[in-house]
Amino acid sequence: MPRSARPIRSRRRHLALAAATAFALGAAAAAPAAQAQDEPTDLITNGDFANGTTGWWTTANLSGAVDAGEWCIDVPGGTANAWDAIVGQDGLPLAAGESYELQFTARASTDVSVRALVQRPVDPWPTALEEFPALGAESQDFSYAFTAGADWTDAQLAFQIGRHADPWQLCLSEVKLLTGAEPPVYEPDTGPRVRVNQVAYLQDGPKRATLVTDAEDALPWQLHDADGALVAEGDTAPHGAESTSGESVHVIDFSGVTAAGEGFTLTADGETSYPFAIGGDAYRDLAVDAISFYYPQRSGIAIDDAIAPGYGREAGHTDTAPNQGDGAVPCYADACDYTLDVTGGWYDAGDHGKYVVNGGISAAQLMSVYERALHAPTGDTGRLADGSMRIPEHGDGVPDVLDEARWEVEFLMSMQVPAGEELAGMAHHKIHDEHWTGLPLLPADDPQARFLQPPSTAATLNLAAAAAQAARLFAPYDADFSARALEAAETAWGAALAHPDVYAPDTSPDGGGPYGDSKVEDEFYWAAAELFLTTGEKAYEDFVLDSKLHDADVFTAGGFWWGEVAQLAKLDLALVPNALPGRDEVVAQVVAGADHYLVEQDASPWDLGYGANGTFDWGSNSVVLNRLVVVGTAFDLTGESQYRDGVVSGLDYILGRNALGNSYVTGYGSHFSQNQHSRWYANQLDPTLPNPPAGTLSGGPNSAAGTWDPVAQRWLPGCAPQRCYIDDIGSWATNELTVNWNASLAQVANFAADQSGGVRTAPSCEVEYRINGQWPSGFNAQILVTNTGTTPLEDITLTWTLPTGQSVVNSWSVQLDQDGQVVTATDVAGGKALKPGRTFTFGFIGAKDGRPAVAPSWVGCTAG
Ligand code: 9MR
Repeated sequence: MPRSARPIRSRRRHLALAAATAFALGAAAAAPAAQAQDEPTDLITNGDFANGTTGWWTTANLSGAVDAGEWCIDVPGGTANAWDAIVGQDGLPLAAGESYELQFTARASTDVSVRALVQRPVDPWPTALEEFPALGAESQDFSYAFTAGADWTDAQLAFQIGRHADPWQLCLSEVKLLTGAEPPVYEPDTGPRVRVNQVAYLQDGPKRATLVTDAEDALPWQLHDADGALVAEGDTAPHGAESTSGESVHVIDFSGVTAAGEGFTLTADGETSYPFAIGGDAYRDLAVDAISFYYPQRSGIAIDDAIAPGYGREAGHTDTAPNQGDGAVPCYADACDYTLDVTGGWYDAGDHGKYVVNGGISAAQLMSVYERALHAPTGDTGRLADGSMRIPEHGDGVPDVLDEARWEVEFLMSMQVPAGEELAGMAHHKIHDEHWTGLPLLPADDPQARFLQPPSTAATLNLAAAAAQAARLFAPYDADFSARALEAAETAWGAALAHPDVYAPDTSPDGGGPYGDSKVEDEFYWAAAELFLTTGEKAYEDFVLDSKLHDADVFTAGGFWWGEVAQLAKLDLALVPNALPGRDEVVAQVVAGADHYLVEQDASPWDLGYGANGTFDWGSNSVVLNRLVVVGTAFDLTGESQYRDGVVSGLDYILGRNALGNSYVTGYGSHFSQNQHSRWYANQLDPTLPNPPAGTLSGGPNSAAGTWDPVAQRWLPGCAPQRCYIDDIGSWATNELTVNWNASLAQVANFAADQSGGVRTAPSCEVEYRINGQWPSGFNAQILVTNTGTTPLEDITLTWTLPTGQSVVNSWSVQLDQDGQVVTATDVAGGKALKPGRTFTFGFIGAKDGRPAVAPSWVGCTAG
């Protein structure tokens, strides 16, 4: 569903009317003086245009005429930014704590969205109201209430109407800014009060839901299947008031249910939940989507619509106008006399900046998805194989998740200060525009100059850690790249030792986020650990053992994130095979960290292991997920089921079992985030642009009011922590997408996909998958199944995932069914038993796009 601009608008009207009525009813008893005081005042001069355009101003590129109280303005095409064409009025007095209502009527010669602002017209442009009304041929009434956060004598009403390619005409009438408005009230659509994981529960996993109710006693619940048949019933467990949500809740536990399928619903207290699956492949899809998220985040490469349907776009920040290009980027404020070619990498988030510390942790987490699959007992490298994701590098023999991570690691390495310079080997902290750009703005349309910000020790060590990890994971696939990555990592390590305290500040020049970090012992520890795991060298081992973090409990409430990376070192030292003296102690620390996180989670009626201290940080969803990464690693290390159960029940919160009834992953669930703050997935502002791709995580609730954007400031005051979120593109503080947050999702979704209790390869079933021939639009595959055991294999079923762009056309000797990209072969061996030592052969003709057909490196085989 698109953003709820219309319901909010009409509701505001309703509230305003209600307020007016209340005033009228009370008027009879009220003193006349009080009446006069409360009378709404319109702060706008000549808002009905009775006196032409008196009181109004425009930028010089606009002209228009007033006719019958309507001002129609011709807007030129071809401007880059919304603020390149403005209609406004200055000198409006606002009082802190007072609520106002902006009203206007508008139409446009074509469908456009514009930016309506009440702000101070001085740098840094503090904003009391920012809205993006969508205009069309019909006149519409708009109404927005807001509460002023400060006393201003000189506020400005501005309609920013630039950045449209073609000329158009705006017609405005009845503009009012009224005092005495009802304060805006955030009433999100929270859906049914029975809050469930809207995607899927594992068939053999925990299954809990949360009922929001004031009822004090237990209530009956029923679980129905898609046909409406009763599957299970029971009684809720009352929990009472819960602080993170501000709600009273009960818990519904239906873990005993083992039925599988789609479309189950839970009913309790007269409410029926959104539907959900039990069992199935949802987490396999999520695992693919969370990683395929990165391709359209790439800079410096055209996004191919055939690979990422709906997301094709021109390459961003190449040396093609209006881009100034990332091919020869100078240092900000002439701080150096070289330029760097830093083309490529991922855009950090919804902005066009590229930041080394955040890029490094993101690439590392993606690589850890693969490294976990290599070393965890339930890990499945087959799901991550070449051809498994929506990326262009199919057919290179490299697991797709590693190809994607390499895209960023190459960029990180390009950020290194060249040899011969004073800070040679250090990494520049970041590169971004000279000024913040407006929304929407496709990467290829950004006209701004971009600069390298100074090197930092944190960025240098982050690069060292990520490149060291890349070196060991790429060794089997690309020896040259592996060697280059290791050299970059070792150079960076040496540079960091030589410059151990070059800190990135907490403030940034305009145009980019700061990513300030003045505590880098954790970055030293992480880089040393990764270099030790890759090289085994004593110097790195000693550094790890000598670090004061080595014996410290780093599994703190905030989890790991770009500013706190010691946990990454411990997770890898615990999971990746190595000969570190006392390694068992690191394993014990990880497990103790997981235990600690589970205590909080188990106490929560939402299975939410976060926020009990009353605070939800910026990007809280990634904190929730990164804590689950620790819990999942404990499962990989111990095999104890409470850790596996903890991860999958912890995902419930992200996927809809929460105070807002919202899945924070685009495309997953019945009600999900889809207006994340982004300059190119800006469908909310421009219907010709897409929403974010399926599998995009929103940052989620942020209860730190001091960090809020204008949209959050307007709607969220007084919110309970879990409810400090709004799915609005303007809310960068609660609803952005970022490469690091999606990396958290990628890790947890991949863990969950491996726990689906689904296909496991029978030990004596050996499968060989051959591409016997291929042509531009198709291929011929042959599959040989051999019983290598000593007893017959009955009822063999084979399952594999076709690369995107490939599909089954027809098959011989088996029944082949394709669901999405998953193919299942039944009736193998004619439905008869396959005797020991015997091989059964079948095949199929497949269709494909222009990319080469590659065999999946893993085919699941189950047999009786
Ligand atoms: O994720 C970052 C968060 O931890 C900080 O508190 C916040 C303010 O500095 O910045 C966040 O990062 C943003 C970055 O500065 C610019 N690109 C978008 C990032 C996500 O909002």
